[in-house]
Amino acid sequence: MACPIVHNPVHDSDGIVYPSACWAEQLGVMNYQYGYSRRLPIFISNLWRKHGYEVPFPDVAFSYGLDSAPTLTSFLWKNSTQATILEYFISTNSSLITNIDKVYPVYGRTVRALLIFINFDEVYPEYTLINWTKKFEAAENEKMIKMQEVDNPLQYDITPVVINPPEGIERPIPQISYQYYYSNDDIEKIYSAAVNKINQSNFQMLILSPIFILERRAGGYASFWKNMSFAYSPLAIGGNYNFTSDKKELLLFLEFYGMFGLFSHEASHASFGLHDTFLSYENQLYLTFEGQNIDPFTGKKEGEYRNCEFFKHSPDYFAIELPDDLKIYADERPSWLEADSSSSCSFRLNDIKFYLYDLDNDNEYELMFSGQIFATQVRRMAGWVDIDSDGVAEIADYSPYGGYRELFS
Ligand SMILES: [Ca+2]
Ligand SMILES: [Ca+2]
Ligand SMILES: [Ca+2]
Repeated sequence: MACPIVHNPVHDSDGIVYPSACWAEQLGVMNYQYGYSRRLPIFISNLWRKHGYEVPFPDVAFSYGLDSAPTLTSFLWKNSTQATILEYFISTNSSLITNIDKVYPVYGRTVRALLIFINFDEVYPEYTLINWTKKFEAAENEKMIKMQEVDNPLQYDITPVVINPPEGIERPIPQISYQYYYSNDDIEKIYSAAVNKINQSNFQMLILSPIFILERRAGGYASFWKNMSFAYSPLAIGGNYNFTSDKKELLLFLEFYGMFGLFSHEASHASFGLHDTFLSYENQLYLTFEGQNIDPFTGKKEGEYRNCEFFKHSPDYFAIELPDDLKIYADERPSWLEADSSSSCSFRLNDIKFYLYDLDNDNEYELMFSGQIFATQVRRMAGWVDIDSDGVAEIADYSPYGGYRELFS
């Protein structure tokens, strides 16, 4: 590709939109303005009208998928649990609308989530799993607050519980794909065992995290179970972890971090109904170190990699303090900690690449946590920012999208 994957659209005098200034110039367009042209929202408004809605200021996002064709997508949140989604497929010049109904509102409340660790292999002490969950929960909630321009953003209240595998529940072995699916009956058994242990129910979200040692990594997915949103986020310890104790401790922390990142990603699917699209990863691509030689505004490659200072202002990264028994000091890095050549803050352990940075300047490294979904346009899709320019995020707007109405109802 001639230009990096950065989405900061510009348009030319004919109203043609390009993903970034870099792309416009690459295609010979030298006169352009930032943002979408008026043609695009008008085009989308016309499509909405075809499907029975008058939408003066529609949301518009360009996306192309990990799992979808190039599309212009327009989310219309009717209230905090129901949205209608218009998709325009560029290659076939066709459009369709879908309705989604969420289990819990996408803002204005704290979602009670039950996180069940199933100990197939006793890798972590129980108190470690509980403590680390609380550590990452705080970072996830901080991320959610930053994403949502509303007074009462969606938050997660996660109750972790550790159980042994109930009778009849097999160790997950992803045979064909890297995912593993539990049956509804299996989930029932696991859920019952957990609820019996803590004597609490009334959760809106269920997260299953089997802990097991596996040769390769395992993926997660989002779904529904009974009246709960459901995330499968395994803590699959990959490869050889037969190291010295400090190294092993860090590796286990990183594996936990991986599990939580997966949860964060799957929870986003479960909460806002978004697909895996290019845009979900947009900001992450240029704000991670790999993108540091790219100007996020123009989308052009620059000569030199910048340093790790971007962590100080990145909206995508959050600092997680390393556990007390795993402090790593910036001025005396242990010899077993393998630096990665790409930057002074990149490291490698096994096949895991991660970032350590002393964000608060106390000479102790923090692990930089990325919530995986943060892009500006994803926030638009979720209705968490103002689209019709009245200063109120659409999800909380009394008259959203410029006062939309249904035409034929
Ligand atoms: Ca520090
Ligand atoms: Ca608004
Ligand atoms: Ca409005």
